Amino acid sequence: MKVLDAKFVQGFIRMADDGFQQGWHERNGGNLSYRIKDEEVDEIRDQLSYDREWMPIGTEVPGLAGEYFLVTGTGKYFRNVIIDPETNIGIIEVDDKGVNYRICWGFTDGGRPTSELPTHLMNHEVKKRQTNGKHRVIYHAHTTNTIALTFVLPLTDEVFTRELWEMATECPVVFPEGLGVVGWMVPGGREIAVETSKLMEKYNAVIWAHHGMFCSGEDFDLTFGLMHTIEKSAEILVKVMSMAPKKLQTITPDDFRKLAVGFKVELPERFLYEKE
Ligand code: 2HA
Ligand code: ZN
Repeated sequence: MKVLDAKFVQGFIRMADDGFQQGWHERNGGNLSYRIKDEEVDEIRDQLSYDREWMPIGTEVPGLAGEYFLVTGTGKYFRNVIIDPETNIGIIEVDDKGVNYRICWGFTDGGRPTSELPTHLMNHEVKKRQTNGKHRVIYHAHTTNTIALTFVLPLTDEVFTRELWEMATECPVVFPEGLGVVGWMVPGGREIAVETSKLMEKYNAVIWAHHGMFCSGEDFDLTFGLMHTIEKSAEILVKVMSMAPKKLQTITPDDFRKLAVGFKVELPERFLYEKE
């Protein structure tokens, strides 16, 4: 089968375009990766090439040895993925130690994988272990309203989770475990990858202050849906804060406890603190 005809490749391209349409991918902002299933690799194996050199990942991910990923390219624009996928995205293979990768398909103009490859792969390693292989998608976007909030809210998991939960009743059902926040760091390297992947042990979404967000999920729908839900909630919060300094009414800690029972989700009490 041609790589571009494979269902997972089509789903990946659609998700990249959906993200661009949302306004989350100015210029070369954001990146996306998918851990390809063995049977999906088999479908396209005759289209892959194995003659390119091994390159350092920039960190170690032994839990991903031998895995294949479809990833967006460094410096590439999400806006262009749909019109020219073979140049803007590519398939990589991780070596048997989890320290190098090689390009097996795509990046036809000599491109390379996303500058955030260390964070993507360290998140994949955590999620593969923690979800018994279920999670396959890691998505980074420059979500406008979420970024705006990182200038005015304390940068704690507790505050961000609680404030975003309050803005839409479905939020605690969509991300009952809450979400994590990383203070400002230099992007693109191992250090921010380590901090992000530590939080991915607990959460499926991590906000990077003054930068954007990372989400993890089983498939394209769930991962895009998680990003979309959180960013919509952030948009409501920005509007509420712009209209009035203080909410007149909101969803209370006891309301959340009732919701938890009704929807059979566990909401950690540390997010249900009393406010002044
Ligand atoms: O330019 O989003 O974080 C890609 C990025 C870096
Ligand atoms: Zn970014």
